[in-house]
Amino acid sequence: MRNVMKQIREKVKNGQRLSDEDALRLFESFELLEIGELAAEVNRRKNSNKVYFNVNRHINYTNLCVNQCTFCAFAREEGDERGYTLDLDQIRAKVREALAAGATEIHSVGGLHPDLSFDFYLEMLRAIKAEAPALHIKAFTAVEIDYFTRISDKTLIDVVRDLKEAGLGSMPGGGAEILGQQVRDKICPEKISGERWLEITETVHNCGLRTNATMLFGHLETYSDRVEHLRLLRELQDRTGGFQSFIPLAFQPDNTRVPGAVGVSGVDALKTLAISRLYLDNFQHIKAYWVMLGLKIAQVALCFGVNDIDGTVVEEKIGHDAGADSPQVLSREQLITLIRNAGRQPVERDTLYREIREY
Ligand code: V47
Repeated sequence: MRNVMKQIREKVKNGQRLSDEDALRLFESFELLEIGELAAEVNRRKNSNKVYFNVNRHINYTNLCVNQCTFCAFAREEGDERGYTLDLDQIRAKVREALAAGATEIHSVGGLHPDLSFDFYLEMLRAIKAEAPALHIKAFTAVEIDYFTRISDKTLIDVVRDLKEAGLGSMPGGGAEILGQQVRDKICPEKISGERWLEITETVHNCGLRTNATMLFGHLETYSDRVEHLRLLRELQDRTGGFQSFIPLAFQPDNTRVPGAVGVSGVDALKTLAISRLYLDNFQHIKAYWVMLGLKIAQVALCFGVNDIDGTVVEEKIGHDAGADSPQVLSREQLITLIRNAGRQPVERDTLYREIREY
């Protein structure tokens, strides 16, 4: 293993791309500190000592979903008394709250609702923009976008154009899970294929919107599945350059139906973040999403190649319904302290990574 690390260190030093084989060896390795140090060095070259955060608010407009992914504890079937759908007034009220808290971004995703028409989603975007014209709306995963084409009978390009005209500013990275079909067949058989997720994302990039990419890890995927996932993202990024950040999402197992899954260890989380930094040489930002990682691992991740810790969030359901024991909300001050106490420089950013203020 020492030899492997030496070879990989040489490659990284010479600016050479890591191969899939390299990434696999890193996943199999327990040289956590060496991997982390290398990732931190690469990150320092790319992003200096800065760690980005933003002031945002999540709005999950519905938890009703026609898909029943086994890893998801958030979705409800129609008729379930725990199901909900926000109306436009409720959404406006959350936007006003966000504005009052100094937010620059609304992050909005939901289930695949059985009845709402495509017009509802356009109305939702317009309502947010009318309430707060300066707020950036980062909304809808590729899975929702695909659903919109089906409920509206519009082409993908037309759907994206309509959403953009109504106020969509960018797309979050959800729905990617593990892109390989064998894993999807087990954990989300009704969801769009990995190939379709990539096709939609590529089209969205070509329509001029930036997106993020995620990877749901720590359920029943193998290390090879993770490497394939990273390769597909790296290849797409080579073609479009449209990804802003990569966000490994640590699987939360409570109330889910993934057999045998126990959640992600601290070592696995840190290794996965560090390897992402090393392998995804064409991604500028690697994000430690504190909701799924917990605050302590997210903070330590800042020493393992990570340069973004997401935002204030305010109201999170997807991770917490699945047992995440992180807080619901962090204040700007808490984020700043968390970053400072890792010896890094906090920088508030907007969704498109324009710097708002250094602290
Ligand atoms: O798509 C679902 C994942 C995603 C579980 O782009 C789960 O800035 C862990 O994509 N355990 C939604 N994860 C969250 C997401 C996201 C979050 C923060 C920032 C951004 C961004 C994107 O959460 C889903 C799915 O992949 N998820 N269930 C679970 N039990």
